[in-house]
Amino acid sequence: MITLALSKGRIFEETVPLLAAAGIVPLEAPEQSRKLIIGTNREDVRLIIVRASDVPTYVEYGAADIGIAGKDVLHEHGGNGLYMPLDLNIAKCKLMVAVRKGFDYEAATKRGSRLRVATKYTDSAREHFANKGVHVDLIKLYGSMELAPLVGLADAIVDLVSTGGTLKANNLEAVEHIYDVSSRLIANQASLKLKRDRLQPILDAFAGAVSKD
Ligand code: PRT
Ligand code: MG
Repeated sequence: MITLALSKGRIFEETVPLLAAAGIVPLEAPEQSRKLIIGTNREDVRLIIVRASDVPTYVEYGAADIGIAGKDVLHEHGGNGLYMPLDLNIAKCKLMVAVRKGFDYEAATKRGSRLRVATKYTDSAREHFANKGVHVDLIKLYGSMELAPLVGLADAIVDLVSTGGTLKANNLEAVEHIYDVSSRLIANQASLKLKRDRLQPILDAFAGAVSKD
């Protein structure tokens, strides 16, 4: 059995065409079904539906042979026991610093005082501000980061931005780009050795179907 771990929502939707290129068709859509294990047209391939941030954990421990996760998630997880063969160029966005419109970010980061930053991405944020030589107090949140500067929890947030619509709707603006994000195919190192003959054709089909733009 080959097990592929992925999250529902944008990653699942953008993965369906890649699966099709490998001749794999899911038997159900995770948004419709409550099943966490979804079969495919191939008896030896199944999908497991997990939280986006849990994908690397399932693959690291070999509960899934391969998985699909954003660079943001992989950066926070660290690379332990994972092999990262392919950038799938899907679920693209940017990790950015954002503040309330009118907040003087330049001054706040020059003053030598500490900046309060709310984020789910504490490792990426810590690294970014350390490189800039800006002292920060990091406040860990698990979602809706956009609210933090509006209610005085933080001066700034580090969050993913795709259309910019969420920032705009909350009177926030992006002030710094940290890194570009896309989703990657990751593989368990032992699975790659033990199941190479069945995994390689799937990896090759994905690679051939990746859009280059
Ligand atoms: O939702 P859950 O808490 O279960 O986990 P998750 O939010 O990590 O999962 P999911 O499925 O929402 O996102 C999975 C992956 O998609 C992320 O790890 C990213 O690699 C990628 N991705 C691409 C995004 C976005 N674009 C994105 N725009 N993930 C989240 N967003 C959010 C962002 O956090 C912000 O709140 O969408 C909002 C901004 O969108 P715009 O279009 O208004 O700018
Ligand atoms: Mg989400």
